[in-house]
Amino acid sequence: MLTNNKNVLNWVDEMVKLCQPDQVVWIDGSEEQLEALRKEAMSTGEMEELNQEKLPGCLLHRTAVNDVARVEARTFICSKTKEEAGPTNNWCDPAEMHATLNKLYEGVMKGRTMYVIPYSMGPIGSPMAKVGVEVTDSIYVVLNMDIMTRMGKRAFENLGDTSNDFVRGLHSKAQVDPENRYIVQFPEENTICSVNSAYGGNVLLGKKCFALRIASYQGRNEGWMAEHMLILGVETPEGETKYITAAFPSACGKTNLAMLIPPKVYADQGYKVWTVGDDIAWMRIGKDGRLWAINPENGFFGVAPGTNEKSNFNALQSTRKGTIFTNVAHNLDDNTVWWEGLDKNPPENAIDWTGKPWNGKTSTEKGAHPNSRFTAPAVNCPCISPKFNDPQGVPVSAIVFGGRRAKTAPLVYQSFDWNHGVFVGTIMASETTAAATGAVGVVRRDPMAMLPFCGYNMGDYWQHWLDMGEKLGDKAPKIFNVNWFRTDDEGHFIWPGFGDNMRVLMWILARCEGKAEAVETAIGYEPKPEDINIEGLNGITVDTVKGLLNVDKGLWMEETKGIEEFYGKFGDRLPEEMKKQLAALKDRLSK
Ligand code: OXD
Ligand code: MN
Repeated sequence: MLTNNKNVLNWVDEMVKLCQPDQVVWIDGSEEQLEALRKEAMSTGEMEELNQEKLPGCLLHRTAVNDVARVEARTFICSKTKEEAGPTNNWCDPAEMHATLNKLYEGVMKGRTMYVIPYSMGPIGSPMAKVGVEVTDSIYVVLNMDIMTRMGKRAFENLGDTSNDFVRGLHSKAQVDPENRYIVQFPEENTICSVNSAYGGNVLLGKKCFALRIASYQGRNEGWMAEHMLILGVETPEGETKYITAAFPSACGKTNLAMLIPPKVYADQGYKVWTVGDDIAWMRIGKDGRLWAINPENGFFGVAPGTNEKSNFNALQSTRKGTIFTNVAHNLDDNTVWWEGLDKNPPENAIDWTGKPWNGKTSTEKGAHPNSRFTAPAVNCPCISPKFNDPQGVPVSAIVFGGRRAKTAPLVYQSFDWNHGVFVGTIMASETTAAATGAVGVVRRDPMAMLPFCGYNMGDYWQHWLDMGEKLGDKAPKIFNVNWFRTDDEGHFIWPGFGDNMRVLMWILARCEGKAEAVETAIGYEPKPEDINIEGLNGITVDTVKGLLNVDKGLWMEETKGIEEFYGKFGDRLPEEMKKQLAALKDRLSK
């Protein structure tokens, strides 16, 4: 046992009585203990050791074929009332859900070991950090939590002997039965239950379940924010760094933006970009009245396909040691890994993500699952911010929202003020791509990229944003919206994206410092086309930028119908202010 905290000890006792494991192992975080677990996982085939010269410390894991992604349909927010969970979450009465789950958990760990994992979300000792304890019957979970969080005895340093402020997480892979798979948050009980899955997003309970769903609820009650946002810093040649947080729905390049490499025009001048986080930001008002952000995570759980030297050199570098690969192709020639989009040289002698022999040169099937992942330590990242472990976090200058829109949203615009910025966040939407199943080009509304991650009524969440703005006053970060995905008439992307997105970030930062002008449009402030630096860009002229900034009022009027319909779901939980903002937008569009 690693703690004297009675609340932790009592809860673990209860979990032991329920799950009835053969033995209980407390994870202290020592290298010795981890090494023994790696060996055990390799001996059972749960993990495979990769080429230790090319990929030192790296392991491969394959999940069941029915267990490859987060399962939103089986994810629940079990607050006391349905109203509190709101119209965008699945809800069930907490007592009823506990009864269902307890049947699944009863005796589920017979013949297995229960691992008790203490972990900290946020740097140990940070006033913004929070403690979690996850019990699990999966070594894969222990080894991933070691990368993704600050795990082990040190996590209890923040808790003390009497505090009850820790998030309880119970996970059992059980029989990995998709029919009985549940990912359940009980916000009022500080508790998460996950069963019948062994896939990262469903079982690494510190990530989406705690750091977003539970934490968003805690943040509302305690006056801070848990957001689905990357955090990056832009350092000027003079050595001053400004920080931006940004929220995008999945498949919009969040990890790529977080780790971008400045284009030559900026690199030559001495600009640098630093990654603080690629997925989650916890933000509080600091003593100076500004908004400060930490990344509660300690690693990256990134999508492998499409990651390559060009698209994201820094992410690829991050995966070269101490990384766990899940559901990628296994190259048997040199015992390394491969995925679609890594390079143009797929292995001929390989095992695909389902565990079958696979020839990348001749097969029509994919070698890696489209949602295959790497779990990589943040310290590996060549551009990891020197502030990554800073207990105070970093001050936020700008908040950026974005999505994938072929025609409506312009390359960039700034909100008129904080409340309008909140509105811009609530109307976020993204068009589905061919990469996912279902129709292509369908608009999915995803406010603040939090649709699957908000742990309470989203109407109240928007009100919380408004309240935070009121507290921040004139110290509030400026709010922007970007869209890298406008297409021409043939459907080709117009903007080059990737590192060149920095050109847009530079206008954003200049606006925050009052150093750039703007043009007022019906939807917000836009740059003058000539104020986006296009030096060194092939085929992009000031006219192209002008086109990218064009606001089609007809399309936007159409858009307001979708917003209105979506808002309708929230009834009287929709803040009045949002109704006013929508009316004001319509008014400006009709002029
Ligand atoms: C993720 C997600 O895995 O947003 O980060 O789905
Ligand atoms: Mn995410």
